[in-house]
Amino acid sequence: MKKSLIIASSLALVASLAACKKEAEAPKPAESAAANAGSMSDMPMAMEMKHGKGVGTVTEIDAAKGMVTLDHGEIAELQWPAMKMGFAIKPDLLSGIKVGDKVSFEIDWDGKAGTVTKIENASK
Ligand SMILES: [Cu+2]
Repeated sequence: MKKSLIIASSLALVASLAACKKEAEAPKPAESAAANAGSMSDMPMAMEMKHGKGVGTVTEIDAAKGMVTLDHGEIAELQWPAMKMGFAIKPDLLSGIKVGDKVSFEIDWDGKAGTVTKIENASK
């Protein structure tokens, strides 16, 4: 009896949190109706992991935070133009990489942030 009550109330909490989040993201009723009707494939900006490859120059390394900033060229897979931006990176991938190096790299992009999954010094 008590257990099912707890489950029911925690479900209600999850449901209300989800509703709250949805409202914050899509304040206009018309927009949220359209979003609910559409499938994931209609929304390329949804949290879908994408993979890209590029070349660039290392402009900053923060090994403690696990961050690398790359001045990179176009990344066709992600339809990105050339730009300078920061990526998360596992510190062990940074061994042998220093600021100013030309690198070829691969990244995972979740729609908000990128993580370098592979990086190679291309200036040697
Ligand atoms: Cu970029």
